[in-house]
Amino acid sequence: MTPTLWQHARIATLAPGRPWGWIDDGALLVQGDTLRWVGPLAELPAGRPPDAVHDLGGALVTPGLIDAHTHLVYGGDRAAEFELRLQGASYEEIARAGGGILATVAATRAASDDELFASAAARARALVSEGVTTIEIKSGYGLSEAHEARCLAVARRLGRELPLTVRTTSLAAHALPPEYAGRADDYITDACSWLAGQQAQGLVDAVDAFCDTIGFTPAQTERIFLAARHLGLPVKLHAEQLSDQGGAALAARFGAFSCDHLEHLSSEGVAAMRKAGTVAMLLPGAYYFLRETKLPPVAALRAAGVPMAIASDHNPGSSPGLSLLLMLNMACTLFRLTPEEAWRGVTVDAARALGLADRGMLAAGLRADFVVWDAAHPRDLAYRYGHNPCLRIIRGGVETIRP
Ligand code: DI6
Ligand code: FE
Repeated sequence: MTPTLWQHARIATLAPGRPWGWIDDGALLVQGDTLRWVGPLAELPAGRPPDAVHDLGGALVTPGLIDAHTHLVYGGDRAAEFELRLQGASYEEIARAGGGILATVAATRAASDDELFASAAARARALVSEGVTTIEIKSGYGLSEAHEARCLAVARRLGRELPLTVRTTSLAAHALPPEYAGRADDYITDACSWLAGQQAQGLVDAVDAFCDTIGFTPAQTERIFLAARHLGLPVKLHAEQLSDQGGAALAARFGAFSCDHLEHLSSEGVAAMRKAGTVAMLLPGAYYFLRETKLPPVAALRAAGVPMAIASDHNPGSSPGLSLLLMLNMACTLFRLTPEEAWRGVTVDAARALGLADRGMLAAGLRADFVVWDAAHPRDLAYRYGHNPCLRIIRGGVETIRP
């Protein structure tokens, strides 16, 4: 197979060694779905002439974006709950009154597979249109064996039918379904037993839980993690979002890929994550939409060298947005990340949070997932918001049609 050359690009490879992994007048040589060579055009190795040459005229090229935490598959919406919150009800109050996540569970159970697919596909296309090439999708709105499997199957179908790599996460321990009211431990017993079937059907890449006062206790979370470990499945955790439960330290003990949210993370939690190499998944959209006031400990995470990923956390209750570019801006304005940290958060560190070693940067041997932007520098994309300068998307070496 002869390679394809993409040349005259300003490239932010995000590879280590220099800020942004920057290359001024760069080129990418692509063979099949893989990058064969990335560097300054003047240093392009001599060899077989490429069978196609694309001149990018000095446009910016970055790795494909990775949205490593979403709840994309669900029925209905929660606009009415938004209005209730504007009138003063809190997210926790609504959840304790049987609304919140459980309202979405009812709407999800009532939707057909095709309805779930159609609504999730429309949302996925919005993310793709901004250069997202890899996405993680959690279950967690089915909360029964059959409905959880159905939502994971819809996520897998999105990966087959859209120009996206989809990684799936089982989040049965998201909320207690009404039929188990007062029997959370029984629910966890059953949720643990569903994992083997999900794995046998190829539906699950990782396991997550919501460890919080309106979610599950650390002891219940640990039971889910033990079941995942027994099957060799990696774990991650919604940890320290609304309160400090010591969830991050627990997840770190299980070698979690990531701990997510982390507004209430303690210094012990930071130290445990550093030791385990766990990624801090920061979710500025949920922080913004729930009008949180407690910031995640970004300075402590940075000082400890804990990698920080950024994701949309798209879900109907706490983060209904569909723009990873907006999350770049919010990570900077709300959490005080530098634009380069925010970019690493949706590329290199997002890949790490999914355990994917083949993407997140532009370098020889990695996947040819990259985006061409009408911008001079990636910091411009963190600076502007409500603006999508995506020109072209190349995924696995193939140009995809921008939705
Ligand atoms: N924390 C969140 O922010 C989402 N899930 C979770 O555990 C919210 C999900 C929802 O409100 O539907
Ligand atoms: Fe989430």
